Amino acid sequence: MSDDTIEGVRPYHGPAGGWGALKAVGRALADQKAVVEGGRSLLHANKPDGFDCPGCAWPDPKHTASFEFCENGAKAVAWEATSKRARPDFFARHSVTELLSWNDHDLEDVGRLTHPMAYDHASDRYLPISWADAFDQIGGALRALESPDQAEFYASGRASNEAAFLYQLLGRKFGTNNFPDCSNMCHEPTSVALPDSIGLGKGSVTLEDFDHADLILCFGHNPGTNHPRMMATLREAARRGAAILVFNPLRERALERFASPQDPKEMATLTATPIASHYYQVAIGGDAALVEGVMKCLVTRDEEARRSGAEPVLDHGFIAEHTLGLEALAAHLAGLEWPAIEQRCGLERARIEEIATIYARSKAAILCYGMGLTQHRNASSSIHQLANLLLLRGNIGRPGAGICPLRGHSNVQGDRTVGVWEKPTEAFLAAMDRVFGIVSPRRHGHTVVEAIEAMEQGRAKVFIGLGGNFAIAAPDPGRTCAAMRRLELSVHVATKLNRTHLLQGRASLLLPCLGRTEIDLQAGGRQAVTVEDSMSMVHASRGLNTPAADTLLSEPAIVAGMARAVFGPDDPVPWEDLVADYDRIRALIEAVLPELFSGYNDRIRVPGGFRLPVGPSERVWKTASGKAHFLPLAPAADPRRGQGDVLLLTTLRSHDQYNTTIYGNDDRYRGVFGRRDVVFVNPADLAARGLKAGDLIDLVAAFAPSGQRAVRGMVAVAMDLPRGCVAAYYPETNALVGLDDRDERSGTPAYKSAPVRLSAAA
Ligand SMILES: Nc1nc2c(c(=O)[nH]1)N[C@H]1C(S)=C(S)[C@@H](COP(=O)(O)OP(=O)(O)OC[C@H]3O[C@@H](n4cnc5c(=O)[nH]c(N)nc54)[C@H](O)[C@@H]3O)O[C@H]1N2
Ligand SMILES: Nc1nc2c(c(=O)[nH]1)N[C@H]1C(S)=C(S)[C@@H](COP(=O)(O)OP(=O)(O)OC[C@H]3O[C@@H](n4cnc5c(=O)[nH]c(N)nc54)[C@H](O)[C@@H]3O)O[C@H]1N2
Ligand SMILES: [Mo]
Repeated sequence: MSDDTIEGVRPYHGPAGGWGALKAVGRALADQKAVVEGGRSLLHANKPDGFDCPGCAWPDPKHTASFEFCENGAKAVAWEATSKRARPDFFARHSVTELLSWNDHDLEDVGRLTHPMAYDHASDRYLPISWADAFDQIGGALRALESPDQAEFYASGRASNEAAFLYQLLGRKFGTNNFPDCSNMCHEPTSVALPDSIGLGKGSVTLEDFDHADLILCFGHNPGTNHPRMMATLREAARRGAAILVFNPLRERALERFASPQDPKEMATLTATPIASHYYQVAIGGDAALVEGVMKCLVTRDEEARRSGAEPVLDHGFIAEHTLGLEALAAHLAGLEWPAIEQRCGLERARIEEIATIYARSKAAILCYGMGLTQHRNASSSIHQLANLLLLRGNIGRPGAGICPLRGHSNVQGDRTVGVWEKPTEAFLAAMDRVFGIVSPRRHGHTVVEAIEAMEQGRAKVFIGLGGNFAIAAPDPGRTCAAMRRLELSVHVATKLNRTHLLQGRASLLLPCLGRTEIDLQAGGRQAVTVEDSMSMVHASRGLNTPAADTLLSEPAIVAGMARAVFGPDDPVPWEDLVADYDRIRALIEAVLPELFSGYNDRIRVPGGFRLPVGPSERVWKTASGKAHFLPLAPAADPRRGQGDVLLLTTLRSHDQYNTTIYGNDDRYRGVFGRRDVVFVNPADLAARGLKAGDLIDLVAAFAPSGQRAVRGMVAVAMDLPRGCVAAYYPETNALVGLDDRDERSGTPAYKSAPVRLSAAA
């Protein structure tokens, strides 16, 4: 397919990785003028004596002796370790109204925030404020609320365990469970659905398991861009001869072939390692149907095998000892018709039978998945199907087997472990009450979408954001941005300027914090923080760079400052002492969660840290019955999706972005350079509308009243996608995602299957 005539669109024929990746790192460091500091920093990313890379939550290999190359980790570090600064004189030169006209890249590219700033309506500018005055203003605003539930405590998943624990202590002591967090937009279906299936909302595998798997199933994740260090693991597995099955509507280059920048031979000979042994271009939102099809094959073949005395296909010993619910699942599968399965997943029965054959032959299988599975209506129920598939052959809780959700932010899993959760367990709250002598609220708090609704309706008046870019990451910016403008006070703890900071209500504060790469010096000396990766490994992270400004405070110090201002000088929590030495915060985390964190301060001093207990890894199922559960698929919530001329839009990350942070405008592996205003479409879907590649098109949300939600003037780019599926970049296309279009169970927006109509640009 040729798009040669579209400016900036040209096919990329090479493998992922390779020289292109090395060149991109050089460019990122140069652009950010971060060569010296960033270059030194890179050598310490994910090393026992260094800091945890803010790029992703993939774990580190035990033998961290060699420098693990990661292009996008390098970009994340360079972006934070930049020598550019957004100082008060910058804010004096530019009004907030003017800054709102800047794009997301240019806003963050101003550089690191250096001073606490407060919005001034008269001049429409952010002006400097002292830390003490900022804290007083926050304390006053919170104390003035009629109900603690009028405050929203948002967290993005970069905060350390220490910052997150103090943050949830502040909110709970204040009296609310309103902790919307980025997990609500990300892996929440994992957090709510996996506990039903296996008793824990986290992955069950360790990195070592990948050395023993003979089959790896990759559903809806793009590791070449989003978890680049995982490519080393997949490459090793492929070279060993493990089968790697990929399920993705797009043909992602890194999942096809990868050249390791660490392999002198591949670099010198321009060769690459094939990754996927089999590539299945499942239709958007079709994964649960596909997995049901595979399970239907397995169950049928097992019945046949038993009748004929052949070796069974299912692991009956495991099923009998460890599970409940197979009969109901089997009955459900028996009732499914093949044409419906084929139609829903976009794959023919023969290919589904092929998957079943490969899976049935495997002795140890790992199933990995990302946002392609979690950001849909009915996503929680789809996650149950992934667990079902593994349980059928006893593929959880033994070497080389298990489930591997690929988490997003580098500490999003840890933040949840230490209490940033709008629906905390009674056991956690009781422990908080015991340790702190408080009465924590029992009412559930708001998810991200519920927080937006509360702001919209005037039920929420104060918003505090511990990192992130709340309004731009959320769906439907029209409604979300208007909701932010109704606030009495918004407080943004941040490293860099973004659009959320510019949405003014009555008052706004911008509070600059240290980044993970920086030295964190407190009264008790140089501090380390701790983080938990996707595989439940907790380890220390120590910054090495000189802070971007000597006016910055650490996140724990900012949270403590707010808490002191809210609770007053007589509050019994020794906030200042806790910040002086983070060991004291960790001792409190251990006191609240002894079964997870016993010996916390000693164990993080061992290089590599320690693994939290993971029941399913030991075949311990903390479900109501004490067994793992087979659960049938819940009926799809909205039958209108994908009907008639409605297409399903999936919103993606380019290779040059970190969520709402846009490093640059290239998406190398998908062949797009210097622009992001593209929509990837199957040429037949274009032709059916009298359109062709290169045409200017409009996308309109299919079921929004009066076509209000639209993204106009995009360029159509031909792509090998299943019919009825289109793809475009996030956050530019978030207007097409409805706030109420979400997974019922978890509240996660359906960012990966927005129903849209496509037409020539008006
Ligand atoms: N460099 C970089 N690293 C990151 C991030 C970043 O933005 N940049 N973000 C971080 C965060 S917070 C997260 S959550 C992770 C995200 O990491 P991923 O989960 O890899 O995120 P996405 O880019 O959203 O891509 C998901 C993949 O799902 C596919 N897909 C879309 N719809 C479907 C579907 O219906 N079914 C299937 N099977 N596949 C589908 C897409 O084609 C794409 O390949 O990465 C983290 N790491
Ligand atoms: N359409 C669509 N929307 C999506 C998604 C999608 O796939 N499609 N993905 C969703 C997902 S998975 C997620 S996780 C969310 C992400 O939502 P968020 O986590 O809210 O967004 P980020 O873009 O990661 O936040 C970037 C900002 O974080 C701040 N920051 C960076 N480092 C630090 C730090 O160390 N400390 C502090 N305090 N601040 C820091 C900077 O100011 C930066 O501007 O977006 C969601 N939105
Ligand atoms: Mo995420």
